[in-house]
Amino acid sequence: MQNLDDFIGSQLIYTYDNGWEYEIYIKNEDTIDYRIHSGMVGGRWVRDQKVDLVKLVDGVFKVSWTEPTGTDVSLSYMPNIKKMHGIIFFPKWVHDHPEITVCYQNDFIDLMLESREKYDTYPKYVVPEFAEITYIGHPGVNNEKVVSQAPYEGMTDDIRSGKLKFD
Ligand code: FER
Repeated sequence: MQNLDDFIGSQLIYTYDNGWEYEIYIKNEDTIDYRIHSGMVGGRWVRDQKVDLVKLVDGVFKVSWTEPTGTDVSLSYMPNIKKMHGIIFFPKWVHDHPEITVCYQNDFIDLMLESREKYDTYPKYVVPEFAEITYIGHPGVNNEKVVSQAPYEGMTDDIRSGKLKFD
């Protein structure tokens, strides 16, 4: 992978050094879908999140956005060496009440917007971590099948083994 066109349309699974397992689908040049398989907000999944996506240098891609929850995320992927680095800036309320955000967020946008006003923002809980990329697939651009069901125990093994496929 060299250029943005190689990265767009790919699906990646990775495990942060703190043990949290995440999956991202780079749906198109400014949109992602994702599932959180384990960690503080394991079980959360989101479709059609708008992001800023850039190529930093050949083979290195940065994806950044702010969530309806108020969480800010910036992720740098180095697929050729199967590594990434992510930094997540959680508002205090997500750290205090992670369960509120564990859902198919698209059906609960109003609850996220209400919660971020109702509860505390500061001090933020900042999580900077490297991760090991354990899967890279290429289901193509704007494929609605990739992230179309909730995460379940064993799902990432099913994707890695080819039992669940999307292309
Ligand atoms: C990631 C880290 C954080 C990621 C998504 C998030 C898709 C989103 C966090 C949140 O909204 O709580 O690597 O990848």
